[in-house]
Amino acid sequence: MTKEPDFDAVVIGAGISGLYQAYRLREMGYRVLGVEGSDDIGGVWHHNRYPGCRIDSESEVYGYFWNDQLMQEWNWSERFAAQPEVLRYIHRAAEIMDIRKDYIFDAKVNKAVFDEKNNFYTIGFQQPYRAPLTARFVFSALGPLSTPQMPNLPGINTFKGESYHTANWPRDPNGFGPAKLDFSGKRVGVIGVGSTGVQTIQEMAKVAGHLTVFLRDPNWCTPLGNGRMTQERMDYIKSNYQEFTAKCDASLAGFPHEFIQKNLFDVPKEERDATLEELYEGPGFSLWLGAYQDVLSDPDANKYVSEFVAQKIRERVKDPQTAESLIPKDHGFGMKRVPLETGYYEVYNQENVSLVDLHATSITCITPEGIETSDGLHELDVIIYATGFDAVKGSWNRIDIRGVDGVALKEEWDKGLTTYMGMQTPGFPNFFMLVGPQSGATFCNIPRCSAMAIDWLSDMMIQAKEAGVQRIEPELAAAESFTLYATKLQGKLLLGQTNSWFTGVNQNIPGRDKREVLLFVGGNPRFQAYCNDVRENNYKGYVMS
Ligand code: NA7
Repeated sequence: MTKEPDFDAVVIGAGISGLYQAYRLREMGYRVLGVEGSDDIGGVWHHNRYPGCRIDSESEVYGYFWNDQLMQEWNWSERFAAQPEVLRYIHRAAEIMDIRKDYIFDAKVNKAVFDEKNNFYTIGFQQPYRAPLTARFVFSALGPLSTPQMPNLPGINTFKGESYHTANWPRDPNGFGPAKLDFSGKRVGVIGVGSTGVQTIQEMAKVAGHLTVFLRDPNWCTPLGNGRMTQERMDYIKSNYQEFTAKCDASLAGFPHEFIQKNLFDVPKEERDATLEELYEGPGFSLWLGAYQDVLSDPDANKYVSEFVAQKIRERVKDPQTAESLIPKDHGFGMKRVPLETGYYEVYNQENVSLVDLHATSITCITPEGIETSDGLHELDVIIYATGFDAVKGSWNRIDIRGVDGVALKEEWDKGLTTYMGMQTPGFPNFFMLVGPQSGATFCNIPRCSAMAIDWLSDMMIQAKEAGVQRIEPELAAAESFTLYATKLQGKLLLGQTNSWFTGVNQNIPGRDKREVLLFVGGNPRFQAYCNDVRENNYKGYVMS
């Protein structure tokens, strides 16, 4: 006799992906429960409330394209919306989906164990008062960038002042944004200059008595191009949503930018320089995802654009030594995530801002008074850690996920990551990942690309329901073949040759010094084609029973 599970499906996570997946399952007639570790919906937008936090995607393409009501009623106030507005948008979307009632909060999953006899998972929670529950299918929408990572520095707990990790920022209890903290006149130190650090630094420079930026490897930053969203533009967007959707869907990463279908050196110098100028000033990822088609793959073309951006940095930063410190030496333009900025480089011209180049003097420890580097102590009132995440695999690794024969997912992944379209790993039946490692949504505008993956999975779940399927698992050979495909595609881009969260290298995590294929960088159209081919061939590569 087999047992029936408590739920047909559990969705872990109430971020943008989890909410939509839970909604789709409910609408398909699945008995679904959403479980969220935090006290509210919003995922990363609920937690990352640091000053300056905003999207680097054009506002109109960061959302639920599938929800016509929302797309028609919502008015963005900025071309690139700030965190409180994005969070309000998610709250409104949840209201339209009426999805809160299907969730429990303060329910942090710490265990998911497959029961082979019954074909379901037993799910355990960190909160001791929460009893374990069972579900046939698990949809883990944990987020690829949701497990904050602190640096591994001695004395980190001894600091007497205030300290914050950007992804755990105190919240305004009565609103959607950050708590009203007063940094005016204070000595603030920021560690980290990824997209988060850059946004934080720009804001802190406006208020801090003195801001010290502790910089290890600089990044190639380009202007965001933000501004007010006019009603006229908003009206135009609303009447032409399909055009925007089509443009995003045809692009590499789900943004309204397309590569120029020419190689850089095939274009006369004058013309190419004028184009680069225009793209540099263009909105969002214009230069990263909209330049000549070979810039991210051909070392010489890449070097040309890198030198172009380096020159911009030299023009914008007055002190030549500071400018040189801010020019990346370890990687070319676009090989790591390009932070977008608004007056970031000019911050270093301010009297109240100084830069500590950690290649010249490294951090030795945190003391009660501040940050000590090899050339002395930097006394601080506030330390802000903009040090990123245990990216992509991190949130899955923190749950004890057990598949067939009690095998642990983390141990399998430590041996070598193998997934089928980033949605499942062989040996873990009925356990699905949304924006999991190697998923097409990892190197993509997440709301758009995760919705496409959710729609695809939902098609499969409709069929599974009709056929009374209780167990869905990819074949090892199919998963190996997909991972090989993702590996080959990564090999074609220069970003595969660089250490960053894209390739899974993290100096703050012991053992994470080898590059992996964590993302699917082949582009959204290729990923969709792969998934559609699987679906149209009767879900080839899957065993369903
Ligand atoms: P990132 O992009 O991982 O950046 C983290 C930054 O923190 C980066 O500059 C790191 O330098 C720096 N860091 C980390 N540890 C240290 C130590 N120990 N000492 C000095 N500097 C350190 O995280 P973000 O939060 O900015 O962005 C992550 C993604 O979220 C982003 O790409 C968007 O997609 C949203 P390093 O480069 O390792 O030298």
